[in-house]
Amino acid sequence: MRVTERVRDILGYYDGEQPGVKASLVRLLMQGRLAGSGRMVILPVDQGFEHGPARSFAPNPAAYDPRYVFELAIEAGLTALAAPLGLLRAGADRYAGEIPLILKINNANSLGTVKDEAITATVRDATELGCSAIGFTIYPGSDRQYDMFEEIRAASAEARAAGLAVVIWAYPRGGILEAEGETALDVVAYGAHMAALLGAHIIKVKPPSALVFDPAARPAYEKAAIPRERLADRIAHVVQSAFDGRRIVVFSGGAAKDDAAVLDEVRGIRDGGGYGSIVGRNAFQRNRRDALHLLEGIVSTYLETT
Ligand code: FBP
Repeated sequence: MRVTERVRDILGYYDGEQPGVKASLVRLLMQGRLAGSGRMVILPVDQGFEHGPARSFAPNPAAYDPRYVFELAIEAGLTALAAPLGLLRAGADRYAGEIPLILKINNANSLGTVKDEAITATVRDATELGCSAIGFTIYPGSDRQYDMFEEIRAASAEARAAGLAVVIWAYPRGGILEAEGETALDVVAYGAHMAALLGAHIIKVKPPSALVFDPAARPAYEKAAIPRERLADRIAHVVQSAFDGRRIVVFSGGAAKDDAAVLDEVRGIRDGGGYGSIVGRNAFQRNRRDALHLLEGIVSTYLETT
């Protein structure tokens, strides 16, 4: 298999990186329906941990079975499946090599009040499962943020030595941020930039709103007249904040919404130069047929410009 010119260009953004890590990035970028396009669609299934089983799987009970989400990702021709240890262990053997895996090595639940996550898996677990990457959430703004930064520094050094890519979920929360601040444009861009500085190969953020939350940042936005009316403009700003687009930035899907709303958002991500989507609830909370239909729509939307 030869990598496409677009994928070769993207690999060039990671000059000096371990060949093993680049091979893992190639595995992700040359997988499924989007292979070679430079775009990605990842299925994340850690919501059972984050939100609880009923909130996650009751809308489509088939998804309680880990084998279901493996098959959904494979059948839809997605880039990868991202999940905590237990879920990946429940399918990594049966589906070995069929879909790249991203082991989410830290997790939180919705029962506690501290904005923090526990380390729930190791790089060794990831290599044993045949993963292409580890995934790690940081909460910029939280009182525990500096510990999280130190944790990912250590895990990322280990992952790189093992030839694994590092995916950082940059989810600002806690600290001075109220709910609306978590998805504000300046805050999301700041989170993406910090993830790049922490050494992420792939960065995952939420699609930003038009709000500039931090009063200290407002003059910079106004002076530079950074456009923020259209989603595509906001996506472009976040991507620019991740080393001028020289890091892969993907955007999360959020709570379940109708197909038209999901596809509209995907068009905004695509037009703003985002590298793709990481869509969980909007995929596994639909029945299999509807999920495959929507995922095909998402993939085709990304392929329209490539
Ligand atoms: P969704 O597409 O379901 O939003 O999944 C993306 C994701 O990042 C999951 O990995 C994670 O569990 C979830 O969002 C967290 O969502 P929230 O911040 O709303 O709790």
